[in-house]
Amino acid sequence: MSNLELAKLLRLIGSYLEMKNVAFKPQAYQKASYSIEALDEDIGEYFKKFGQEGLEKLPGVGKSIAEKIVEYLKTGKIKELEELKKEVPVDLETLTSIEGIGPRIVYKLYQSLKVKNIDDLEKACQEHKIRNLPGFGEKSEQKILRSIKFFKEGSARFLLGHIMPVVEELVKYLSDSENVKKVVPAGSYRRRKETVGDIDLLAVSDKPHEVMEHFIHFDEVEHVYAKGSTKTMIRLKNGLDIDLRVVEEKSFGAALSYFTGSKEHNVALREIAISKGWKLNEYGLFDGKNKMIAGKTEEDIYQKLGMQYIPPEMRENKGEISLAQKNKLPKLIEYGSIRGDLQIQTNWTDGQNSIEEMVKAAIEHGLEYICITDHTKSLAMTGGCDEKKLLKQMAEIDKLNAKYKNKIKILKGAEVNILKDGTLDIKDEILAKLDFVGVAVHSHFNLPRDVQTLRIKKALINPYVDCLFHPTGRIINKRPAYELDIEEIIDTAKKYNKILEIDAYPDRLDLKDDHIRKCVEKGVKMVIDTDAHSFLHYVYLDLGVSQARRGWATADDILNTLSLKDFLRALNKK
Ligand code: DGT
Ligand code: CA
Ligand code: CA
Ligand code: ZN
Repeated sequence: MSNLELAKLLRLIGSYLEMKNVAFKPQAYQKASYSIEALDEDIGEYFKKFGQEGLEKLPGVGKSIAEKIVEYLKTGKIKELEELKKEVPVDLETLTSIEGIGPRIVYKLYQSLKVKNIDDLEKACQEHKIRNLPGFGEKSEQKILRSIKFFKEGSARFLLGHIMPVVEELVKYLSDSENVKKVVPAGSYRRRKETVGDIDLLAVSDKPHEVMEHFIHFDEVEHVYAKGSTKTMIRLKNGLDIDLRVVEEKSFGAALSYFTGSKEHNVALREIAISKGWKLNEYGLFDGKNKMIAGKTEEDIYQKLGMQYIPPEMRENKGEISLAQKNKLPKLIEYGSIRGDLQIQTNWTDGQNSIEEMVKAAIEHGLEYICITDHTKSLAMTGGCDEKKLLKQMAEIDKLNAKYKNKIKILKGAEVNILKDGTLDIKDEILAKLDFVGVAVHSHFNLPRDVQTLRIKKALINPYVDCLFHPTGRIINKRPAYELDIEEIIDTAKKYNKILEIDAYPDRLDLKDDHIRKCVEKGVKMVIDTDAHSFLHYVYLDLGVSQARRGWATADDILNTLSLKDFLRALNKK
């Protein structure tokens, strides 16, 4: 996948230029990097067909960036980047993934303390060298140390939304082989956990040797740990470990059940088998030593054990087994059932695309309605909308609604900033004109728990507010949720008939599964949004659905499974 590799290099050049305080260019590289990622064919193939001229047609790619791409395709390198790296030899990519550390700070730290990587940075903090630098203090030193700790704990696990494309590609690569009868990912990936440690693939084949040989020749394989005919373990170039097991058809269901887990769910199933005098393992469900009762499919196994089939997203041994025994599992919300995306940023603020581009992509994605929710004014770095700009945007949306009348409905909205005291940065009389108002915290993350809770409650109960966006503010592997009494927020949503969001952006997934389950129990309605900053991001809707399924939500719990008419009716009832 040279596309992803190239996108990364362009992003890196952008960061280096930002480090050197070059104007505008960093954003151009960022944009070009997005375009390369978005391209649905291999960049090398694309270049062969359309040449440099074709490259220059990609959004964000001008002549000089196009030349760099050509250089990369021909030599595998970009000289400018090599030179930048030589000049400031730091692990820029990793350092800037630490919360609060940008390219400019990396440069400062390198110049004054020769910090090159995370370990250097951690050491400098521990030796109290950071606090004496101009612009830093004891507090910021401690904050960096906390972020490093958080990063190190989290970074061994991969974000589900980030690794899905390569896993899907690998599964397709394997199933394209004539020797593979079927291949399915099991493990935490199949349970759709927000992060995964490694990928556990299962295949059925009469020719396991050939399958394993094919497997280790997948383009993205970087290292082969061990190759056998029943199990082979490899590492991909992106660092992700993958185990492939080849099993017999008659045991496929048992193996799938076993390797899907979770371990806790498996243990509980096995105990039920034992209580019936049977034995359950990865080869099947057995009576006595050799009599196989089930094993070919998971459905058979669950049925023989006396319960409903349990969807993988629920298999955490958190009460699903006793419900399944009583035939009372909820009917989970289905993939592809979201009809409108209600959190979308455009190039009116920090999004990549125009409103119209977002509209067209939404139509292509099969959505019936979307809501434009650009940031508001106190988020100045995004060019947040003030009242005047919002009114102007509303007029623009009216025009687009006329143009796309029978194809989609564009709702007017905003992602309104919650100020420190819980008031909003947009006047009520303007909020009243919007179809859908979301509020969100983007500053003052470190208030004491009761103050933070009160602040958010105050914003949420504003009569013009419909929804709280990304309610806990966490960024997975980067920043923990702010201190917050989420139960109290859920109760407030219930009392005032407000909506809580499941933000489906891969590193947010906020609300998370346990919170969703609390909302379901209390009857608080939710919506699933992508928080799109690019037309590419609509694909994340199903990631939100995964999260909702892990929280046991049904379609009834998620308001944007409704048609536009019913959705608006539900909003107006509030
Ligand atoms: P991960 O990879 O950390 O995101 O989580 P999983 O759930 O994919 O765990 P992994 O890869 O260690 O193992 C895959 C599945 O294999 C796991 O979900 C259940 C099963 N498994 C692994 N170890 C054991 C075990 O000691 N006992 C039982 N019953 N099942 C196990
Ligand atoms: Ca795994
Ligand atoms: Ca594993
Ligand atoms: Zn934004």
